[in-house]
Formats: sequence, C-alpha cells, structure tokens
Amino acid sequence: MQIEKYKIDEINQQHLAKHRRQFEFVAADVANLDLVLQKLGAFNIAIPSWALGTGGTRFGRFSGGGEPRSLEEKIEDVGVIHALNKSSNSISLHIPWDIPENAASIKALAAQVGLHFDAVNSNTFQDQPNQKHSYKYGSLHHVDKAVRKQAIEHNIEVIKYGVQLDSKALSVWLSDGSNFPGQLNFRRAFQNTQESLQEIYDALPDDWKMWIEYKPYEPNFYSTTIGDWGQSYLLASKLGAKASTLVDLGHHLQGTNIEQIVSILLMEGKLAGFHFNDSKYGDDDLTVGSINPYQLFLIFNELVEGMDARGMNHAKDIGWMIDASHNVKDPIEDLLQSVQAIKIAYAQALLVDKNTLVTAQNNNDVTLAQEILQTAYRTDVRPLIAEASLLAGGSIDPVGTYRKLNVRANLIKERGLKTVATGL
Ligand code: LRH
Ligand code: MN
Ligand code: MN
Repeated sequence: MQIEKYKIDEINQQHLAKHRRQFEFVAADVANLDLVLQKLGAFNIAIPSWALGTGGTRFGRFSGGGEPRSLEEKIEDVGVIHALNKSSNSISLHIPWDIPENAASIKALAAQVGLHFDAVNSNTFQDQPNQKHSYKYGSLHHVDKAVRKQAIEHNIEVIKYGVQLDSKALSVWLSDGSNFPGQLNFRRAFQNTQESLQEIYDALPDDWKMWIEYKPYEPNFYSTTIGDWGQSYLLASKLGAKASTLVDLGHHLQGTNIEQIVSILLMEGKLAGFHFNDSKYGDDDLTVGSINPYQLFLIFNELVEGMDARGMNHAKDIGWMIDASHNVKDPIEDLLQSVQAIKIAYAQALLVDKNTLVTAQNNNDVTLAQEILQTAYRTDVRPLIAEASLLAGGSIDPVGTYRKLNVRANLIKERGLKTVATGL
C-alpha cells in the first residue's frame, strides 16, 4: 500500500490556515529561519526493520493486526512513514530477521518509495536453526575459538548482504557477558572480542564503517563485555578510523549523563550515531521523547554545537536511527511520534542562542546559561517542523493524517488481523 501525495495535500489543506497562524507566530522570533527550515528538511532518521511489528515482553505479545509479513511489506510500511513525514528515507536491516534474498528487487522496491538502506545489523545473540555452535555463552568473546569463528563469519556474511544493498555500515551489538561472578575472565573476554572484531573490521569495504554498540546489562546480568562507552571507545580506537561508538539511549544506567558522553565522543571523532528511544527504568525501548524530552534536547544541543565545531554535516556525518519497540501502540504511529520527537529536539537545539551562551559560560553566569537553554527548549517548534514537512511534500500532522486515511484498517484488510512480523 502506498499513500498518494494528493491525499496528504488534501488533508493539509484543511489545516493550512491554522498552521499559517501558528507558524508565523513562532517564525517571527527565529533569527535563522531559512537555515533552520533547510536543516530540518535535510534531516532523516532511519527506521529499523524490526520495529514495524508489535513487540512484546517475555510475558506475552499482543498483535495489533496488519503487521508486515515480509521484508517487502516492511519496506511498504517505511514508505508510508516517509510519505507522511518526509524524514524517514532509509531502513536498517537486522540479519537474519530480514534476509534480502533478492537484493536487486528489494533495492528497487525501496527506491520506488524513496528509500535506501542504512546500517546492517548482525545477530549473534540468538541461536538460529541448524547453527553448529551455540551462543549461550557468548559469541565474539567466547572461550572456544570455533564459536568465535562462526560469529565472525556471520558478521562477514552480513557485510556481504549490506554491500548488495548499498549499506555503508555494520552495526554490532553483542549480548556477550556473564551472569555470575567468576564465570568469565574479563580481560580474556575483552581480548577475544577485540581479535574477533579485528577480523570483521579487516573484511569491511573501504567506504564502510563499523558501529560498536554498548549496553550495561541484559540479557546478561553480572557483566557485559562491551558494557559501556569506555569499552566501546577502547575497541573502536584499537580497531582504527572506520570503527566508532554507537549510542543507544536506552543502554545506560539511570542518571547517566548521556549528553556528556555524546560531547566527548564527538570531540574525539568517535561518535558513530544513535539508536533513539526513551526509557524510565532500563532498555525500555519506549517512544522517543515520551519520558525525558529534555534529555533528548540536551543531547541535540551537544550535537549541534559539537558537529558545527567540527564542520560536520548534521544530516549525513553520523547515523540516526530509531531503536524502539511497541507493545501496545500501532508501530507506524509510534514511529511517526518518535521521528517527530527527534525533529522537535533538533529544532529546539538549532534555536539555542550560542553566542550568548558562550559569553554566559565564560562569565560563569550560570543563571543566564540555564535561561538560554530553557528558552530554546520551551519554544513550541512544532509549527517549524510542520512547515519543513509541508515544504518537502509531507504532512503537517503525520499521525493525524495517518488516522484520517485509515491506513491501519486498510493494512488489516490487506494482510489480515493475525499477523506476526519478525523482530523484537
Ligand atoms: C539491544 C539492541 C541492539 C539490537 C536491537 C534489536 O538491546 O538495542 O541494537 O540490535 O536491540
Ligand atoms: Mn540498539
Ligand atoms: Mn536495546
């Protein structure tokens, strides 16, 4: 199913007068309006192929109906998202959850709806049917070389799929760790991981990157071999220029100052990009911006400042992706909300009065520095997002338009009520 542009335009038309009033009100005080709109227009966030179905917990899973039953249908769904928000022009595959058997036709299908392929993700945290060695005690860090070899080969195979799709990065997340003290020699586990990653790194094409994700716990509950940004950074530094650290917002212990981590990684040229989501307790994979939107803004504030300082292109020079899961919401609605939340935080960060902030910082004027950040954060930038979307041919109100067009009901009619998508 595809959404024709005229249908989006028709619905936009109904809201145009109100949008104009709201836009002009906020735009009047935005000094760099054209630049902000242009940057918002260029900004895209990748959608993971595993987020298009209803997630679940180990206690149960409640299907929402009309879920994509194949990679082709997942591409269709991302096409719907992109048609509405004009900010989701790529899809990230998790292999073997989604195997592009016929890469040429998959690529052509994606291109038809304006999509390309973002990073490919390897999976050595689950055993696959007919797999020779088990990952029960880890993969790249495993004490047994044969298991490590199997995991290395899987990653190299994932790169090969990615090459066929014109992806340019391999995302590696390892669940490797231990459940009890004494189970593991930390140093040996780390060195094995490094050696294994080196072999994968050596198989990367010249124009590819390796993104190393960290996570403190789960599924292992005593130690994780790449448990924090320091361990990821250390590996990325040892491996070389193509390797860098991927920040998944949910992969931090409560209270961690993520924006500071982002700032330092960026300074060192080692920030790969993001897996966006939100969390209250752990790796909750909630809709971006649903719990702590101020933190998201503060991260974007560091990003805008740090990327500008390094002369980086906001839209291209790091990876932007959502990594969320939806237990009770329509996944497409949830993803639309997530993308909007990211754009809101980005727009607010673009509004920060940087020169005055620098002066306030240099004068130790703490109150003024806080005022500057909060003034930007408290600006209702939604009309700016709507305007950028309108200019790009998208919807003023993606979730509202999705509902008015009855997309889910049509998908259920087409695909059925009892559908199960692969993924989380
Ligand atoms: C691990 C993780 C990682 C995986 C994805 C499915 O918690 O964030 O990025 O690839 O979930
Ligand atoms: Mn992730
Ligand atoms: Mn996660």
